[in-house]
Amino acid sequence: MSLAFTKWQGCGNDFVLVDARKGGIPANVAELSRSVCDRHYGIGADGLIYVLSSSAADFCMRIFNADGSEAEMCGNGIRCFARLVYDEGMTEKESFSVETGAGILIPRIVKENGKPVGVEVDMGEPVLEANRIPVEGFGEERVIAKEIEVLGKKYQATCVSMGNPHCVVFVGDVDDVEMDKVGPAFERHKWFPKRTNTEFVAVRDREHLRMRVWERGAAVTLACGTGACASLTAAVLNGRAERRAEVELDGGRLTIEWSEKNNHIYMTGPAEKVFSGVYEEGEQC
Ligand code: ZDR
Repeated sequence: MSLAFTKWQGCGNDFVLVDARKGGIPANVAELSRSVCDRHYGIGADGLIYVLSSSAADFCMRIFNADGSEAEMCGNGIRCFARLVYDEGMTEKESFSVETGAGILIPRIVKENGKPVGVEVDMGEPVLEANRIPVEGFGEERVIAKEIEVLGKKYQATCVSMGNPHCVVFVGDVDDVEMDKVGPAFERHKWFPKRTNTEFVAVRDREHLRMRVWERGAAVTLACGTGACASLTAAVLNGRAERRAEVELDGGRLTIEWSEKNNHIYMTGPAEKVFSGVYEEGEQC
């Protein structure tokens, strides 16, 4: 089977995008995502994203992680998705609706001198009740600076869902965190029945955060859009940042704002097409 795709990245978080408005999602999608995302035997990506049609919105987006699991949402991915559907002429609108596992979200193409340079996304409201994130053991309470023990060490965790679960931990220096060791232990900690993405965040000042991420189902990545939104939310809840701040990731910068007016989070950042091609399914050794 041949699969036409385009490869995109947003702050170095990279995705294979497939237009499946006609064919839909294949039955072997978990296996396909693992092989497509493989950096040696496949195209190489952090996730596989499908463009689908929707009865409730202009488009529907579904994302599968590199391990084959499905994520409810993807912040960097939706910017890539928005550029793809706009650049390829699937819509003429500069702002449109996309159905996701986090509800219907609204990206808007940001232009400079008439050319698209990035995307702003209305990411909706952050979810803070533990049972809705989900985090076990706190009922409907918020989980703000609560002690969690991971691999024998105690951390203060603040948990937020942006459609997908996040655990935010403030640290002095993100480079001191042994991501490969503690990341998987957070991901599968008993607090998190659906596993979790984990962000380690150092506050540079009230308008600048530095963040590194361990992504559920994908390991360390260069950036995480929903993670940046969760980090700003957590920083505000802990009194550490203003409601608008720049988040510096390993692969680039995102501007995140938590609007006082409507409680929505707005994420602005780049999305770039890298190449397009045809993937030959089942021909790898
Ligand atoms: C973190 C992410 N790359 C983004 O930019 O929001 C989303 C990918 C999905 C994530 N690995 C999850 O929730 O399982």
